[in-house]
Amino acid sequence: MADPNPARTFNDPEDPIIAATVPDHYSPLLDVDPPAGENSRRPLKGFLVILSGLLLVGLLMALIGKSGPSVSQKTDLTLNAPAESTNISAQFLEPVSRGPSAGVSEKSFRLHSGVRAPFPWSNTMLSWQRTGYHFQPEKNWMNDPNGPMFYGGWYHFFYQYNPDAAVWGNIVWGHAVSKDLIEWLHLPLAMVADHWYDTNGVWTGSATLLSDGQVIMLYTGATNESVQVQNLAYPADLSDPLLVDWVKYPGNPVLVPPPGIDDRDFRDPTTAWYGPDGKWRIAIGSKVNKTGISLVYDTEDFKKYELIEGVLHAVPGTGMWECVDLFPVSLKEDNGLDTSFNGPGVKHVLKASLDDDKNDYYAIGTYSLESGNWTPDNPNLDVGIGLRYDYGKFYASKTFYDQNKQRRILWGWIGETDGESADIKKGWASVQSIPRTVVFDKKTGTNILQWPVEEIKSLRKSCKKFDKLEVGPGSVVTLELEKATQMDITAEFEIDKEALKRIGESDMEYSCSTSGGSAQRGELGPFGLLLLADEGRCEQTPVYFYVAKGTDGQLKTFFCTDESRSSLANDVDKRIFGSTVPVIKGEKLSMRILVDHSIIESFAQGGRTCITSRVYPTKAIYGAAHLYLFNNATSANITASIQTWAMKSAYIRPYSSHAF
Ligand code: DQQ
Repeated sequence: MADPNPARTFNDPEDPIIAATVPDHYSPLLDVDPPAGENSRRPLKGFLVILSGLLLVGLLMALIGKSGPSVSQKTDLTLNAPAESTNISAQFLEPVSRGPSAGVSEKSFRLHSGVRAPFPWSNTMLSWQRTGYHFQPEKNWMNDPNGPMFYGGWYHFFYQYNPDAAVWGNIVWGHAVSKDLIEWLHLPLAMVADHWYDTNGVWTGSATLLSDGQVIMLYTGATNESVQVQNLAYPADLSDPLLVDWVKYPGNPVLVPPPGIDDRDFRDPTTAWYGPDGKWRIAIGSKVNKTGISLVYDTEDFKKYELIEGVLHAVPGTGMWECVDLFPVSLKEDNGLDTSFNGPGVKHVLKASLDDDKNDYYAIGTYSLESGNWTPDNPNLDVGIGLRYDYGKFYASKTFYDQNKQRRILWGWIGETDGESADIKKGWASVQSIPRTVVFDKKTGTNILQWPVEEIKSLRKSCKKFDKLEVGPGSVVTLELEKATQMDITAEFEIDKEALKRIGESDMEYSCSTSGGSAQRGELGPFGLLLLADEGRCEQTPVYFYVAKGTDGQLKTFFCTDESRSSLANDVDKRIFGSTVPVIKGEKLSMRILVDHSIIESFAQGGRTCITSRVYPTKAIYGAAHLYLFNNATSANITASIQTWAMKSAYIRPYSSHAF
């Protein structure tokens, strides 16, 4: 329910709600030490493929030779040591590595040093971790989103799925449908590993809707010899809006790795886009040595393909590109664009999921159908060395154009960051992000904006407003709520103007991951919210801004999440991460946070910078989880206006053939 008196002020001690939110007198955040650092194949293409392959290799050699931005600019990938110490004797608990032997990513969370005994997770703690409104299968392992589309009045969502266990392996395609991207109906598996060309896995792929109503699904198969090939599938019955049955093309595979490309470096075909020459084009991720690349093929019938000379794009030092995505964004309109759209007033976003660091990087640039190349607007922010969709846990994402609402929607795989034994015990692993709309940020011109789809608001109930709370330096304010584990939160912050003028310029380089997290105090930050915190705040996940003044006098704003105190358990990964966020003159600092048990999705400044966290508290669960506002700045008062909504759980139903 909305606050009946949103205009009340913070200083009214008679007000019962206000009384409960009076700041503790100086109550600094825990200031513990920050974590340390942060078959039969090939013959089918013949002469043309060999020739284009040679040209490709030549071009790549030239590209590799070019001096490119150094990969050392990327985020430090070292896993953080837990903030608390333990005297449990070390045991060898290194989980079995899953994936690389099959030619794909490392799939298990691996403790990086000082292997420790697992935390004694109780069933109550593990049950709490399951989400209330994020997409999850009923049980077992899930990874990449696959082939999302709107067809027959339904949103279709496919995903990488292990039907047998809560760990990566035996990958097939799960399938679910929804009317609103929030409530889901699970359907039978769409495709299983039943042919030589996908017996080692029905891997990631994408859907293309043709104007005559046909649906094309292209996916990577790991063959009986673990060669990565591309396969074609289509619905058995286009009159079935649920598209329950799928047929694999008898002529599969339709593509095998071209000369110069390793058998295990050729995967994840994109949605196709249509050219004025009447041909469709698809992109596929790969690498040559350490250079990440995307190849492009054209086709008229999705059965025969030609490799286009050169590459779509290549970035030295970025390693294997998984799950490439290429899509247009409008520079003027707010709507999304069909994947085939091109022309004036359009830019193209190119995204690659970097197998080497498991992050999704994007850049904005220009795609030319004539040359077949994509070029970044800013080569210093090229794919893999610049912007990320999300600075937390978010990988192997995919967009689709929703012709139902003329928008582009992004899905990302949010893996676990706990130990594999806990996943096995709880019987499931991974969730999908709340689908996000993606548009070009017309105000900055340098980034995209990601925002939870509007439908998520249908789950909002019992709103609470905290208007213009003033928080002094080093204070924590309790925000009284009935429940703090399933929420949608919006918050705006203003820094006291005097403090802004007063603070000196500094050449100190701030970084979310290496500057001590939320406990490290500066003149203008950190300040923000403490999520999933127990009463004593031994467990807490701060999501916050940190503002610094550079030597040029300009303010620079950082948006960060600090997981280092998110759990007392010592066998989960706890990082501090984030990045800068552009703030336009006159804008207030704003954040939106979706809390759903073990997942926290955070969006700053309307979605310019996003951070997704998986957290596994042991005490701050169920009714013992609280929300706090904090200001850990040394010299600035902060005024915050916050709105919270408790969120209903989404109705995600098991499949029944009688349901429709
Ligand atoms: N996951 C799939 C691959 C893809 C990887 C296999 C990315 O197709 O490259 O499960 O997570």
